[in-house]
Amino acid sequence: MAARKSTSSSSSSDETKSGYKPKLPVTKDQLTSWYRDMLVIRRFEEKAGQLYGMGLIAGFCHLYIGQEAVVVGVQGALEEGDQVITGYRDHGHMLATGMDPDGVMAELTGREGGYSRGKGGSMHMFSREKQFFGGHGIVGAQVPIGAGLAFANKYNENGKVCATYFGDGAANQGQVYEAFNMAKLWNLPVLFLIENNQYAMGTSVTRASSETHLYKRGASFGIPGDEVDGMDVIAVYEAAKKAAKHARDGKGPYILELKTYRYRGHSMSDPAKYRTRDEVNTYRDTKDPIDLCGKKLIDSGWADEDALKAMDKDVKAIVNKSADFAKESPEPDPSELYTDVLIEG
Ligand SMILES: Cc1ncc(C[n+]2csc(CCOP(=O)(O)OP(=O)(O)O)c2C)c(N)n1
Ligand SMILES: [Mg+2]
Repeated sequence: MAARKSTSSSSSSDETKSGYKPKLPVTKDQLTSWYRDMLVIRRFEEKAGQLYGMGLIAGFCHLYIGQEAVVVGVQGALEEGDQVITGYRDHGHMLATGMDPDGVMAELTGREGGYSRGKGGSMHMFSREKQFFGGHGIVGAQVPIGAGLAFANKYNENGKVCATYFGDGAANQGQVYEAFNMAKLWNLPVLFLIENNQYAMGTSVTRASSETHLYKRGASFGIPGDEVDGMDVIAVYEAAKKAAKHARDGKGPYILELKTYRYRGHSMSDPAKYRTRDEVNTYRDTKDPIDLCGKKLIDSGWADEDALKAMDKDVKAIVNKSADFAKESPEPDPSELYTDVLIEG
């Protein structure tokens, strides 16, 4: 596991001594399924990019390519019934919770078979069954909602935690700190997961943040935080496991700053002039989360190149099927324009 910085009292350091090959702290089944889950997100997002280019997806569409290890590593540390909430870069989060790629793709294309019956689109999908609470387009808005879900967990004494994801840009929103205060005041079981992909639209974190070590942002509220290599699915899993235990044990919120990188533009219309091609290529070539995980599987003797290729083939078939399902699903009938808009309590 990558060494990481921390504001919590217990820091872990398990650096590799030269010549010593550490045993991986996860099982073959875990690592294999995480590799596959990351691949599903990668291929799904590539397909969504294609469908967007073909005019089959309209409106906003924010791809998660490059960040897959974050959501897959965290999900591996969650338990059945824990909630997940995030912003608009949300397709990976939905797939990681086990939502059906068919329903997600159909929603992206505005079809009846989508999770919001074709009326929510990329940024507004939900699944009660999988405890996925969106999908929010207002930067930072999901953070107090995540704290609210955690409040409900505590009130109902159900032992669940809420994984609340937000970006480095969202970390500068005022409502985040109101939520931090209440979350610690009442020791709510919430994980504040900051996906630091280094950019908020075209603004780098160094241009926008006075303190760029975002894991320290809870210090004045008494919330511990760790910096994590968000390109390493095992490091993410271990950090999330520790944070989830903290929250589940009644000790309150925990912050993880997951250092990651998005390969594509902010949204589909972003020409990405604010960074160099070299910077992107360096991440792709040396830090890619799927390549790194595949290498670990091969180095540990748990898979070979052929097995990884076969997995990719299976995954592509699942994703192609989701695109076919989406294309075949009808658009919602105009009579549905005002249905599902408001549910009276
Ligand atoms: C309250 C609010 N302000 C501004 C915007 C416009 N906006 C959309 S995404 C975004 C950048 C957010 O970046 P970050 O939190 O780092 O998330 P990322 O896109 O990198 O995943 C901005 C400013 C918005 N949607 N909501
Ligand atoms: Mg960002």
